[in-house]
Amino acid sequence: MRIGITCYPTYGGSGVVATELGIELAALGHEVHFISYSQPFRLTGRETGIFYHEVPVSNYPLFEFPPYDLALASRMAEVAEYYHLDILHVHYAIPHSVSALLARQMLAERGKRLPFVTTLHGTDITLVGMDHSYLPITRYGIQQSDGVTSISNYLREVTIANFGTTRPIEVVHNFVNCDVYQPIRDEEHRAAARAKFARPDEALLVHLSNFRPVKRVADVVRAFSLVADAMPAQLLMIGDGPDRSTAEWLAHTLNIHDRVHFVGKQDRVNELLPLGDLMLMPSEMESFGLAALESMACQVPAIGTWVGGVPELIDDGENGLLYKVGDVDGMAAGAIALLQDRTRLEAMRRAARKTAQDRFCATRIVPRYVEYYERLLAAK
Ligand code: GMT
Repeated sequence: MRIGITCYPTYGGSGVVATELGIELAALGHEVHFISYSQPFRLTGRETGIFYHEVPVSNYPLFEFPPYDLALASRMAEVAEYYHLDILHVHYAIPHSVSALLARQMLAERGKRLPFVTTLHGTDITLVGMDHSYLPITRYGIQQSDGVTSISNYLREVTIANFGTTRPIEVVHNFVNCDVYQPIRDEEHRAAARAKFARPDEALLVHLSNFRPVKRVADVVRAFSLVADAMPAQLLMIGDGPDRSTAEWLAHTLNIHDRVHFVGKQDRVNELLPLGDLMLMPSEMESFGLAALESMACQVPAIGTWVGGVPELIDDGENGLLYKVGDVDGMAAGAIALLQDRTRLEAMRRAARKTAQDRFCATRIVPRYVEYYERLLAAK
């Protein structure tokens, strides 16, 4: 198949999923064309079977707001025609589904067919989509899509409840490549890499996000501070975003800054995550929690919150721990108890990896997208 993919190419879960999907589809022999304003950050540009088409947005003096969604629609239609795309898959409803709808209409006028799939990721529904200025157009984009998928049951239900959409929504959970995200088996290699952040007798906690308010990075630092009061420990903060300076300030205020490592945005998080003992994801909302899945695949269980689709991934007490949003004391106590009980921690680490392998591996999930495309293409 020739598949077009549009996503937000910068750091963010939906762009990660879209990019990883493109990589997996290309590995299965499909031809994948990314259409976006910049190359998705997890692509090198050298992958076989993957092509990238930039969307140029001209900024005329008359435009106070350059119309990216229109430029995107034009480029989608061009790429679909020139490269004979069979289907277009857009990630994040706004504005991508509406641009795809326009592209489909432009091509239909010329007798060409371009069905499109919209994958809902989270804030496109729960935050941006609920903003009254975007709600009607988001709803219309979903209704007009040839196919709609969501990355959790939770998100599917929220979409139907809040938007009253009638277009069937297929749940295809997020996935991880379990060969790329895996524990470091060579103990010597792991110890050497881990030594950059923690001594062998210290626990290493990790956090990975885009440091937006919804991630509650201050809770990560506060919970870690309580852990560090109880035992020798270090914290690895991966990512960057608006709340990084708040987290840094808090680390200084709590006088733990010498034990908190802010490493910023990283391209190969699969090399850092397996160094941790536990991951902290105290988010206010996660429609899935891809960062926790990536961590679990590396055999690092996550301490998360009872929100959104997280319980579809984390089975409290089995492959991770769940707490109420803001329950920093509970999270810290849970982490301390686990870190002090190595047998239980080991069992949980194995369970986390097993969940990723058995339920969320790319080899299991990606074929579901392929089947879905085939079903849509076969439909009249
Ligand atoms: O919150 C983010 O990190 C970005 C956001 C996005 O849409 O790019 O993430 C959403 O999509 C991810 C991938 O499907 C999910 O794993 C995240 O849970 C979801 N974030 C929220 O719902 C807040």
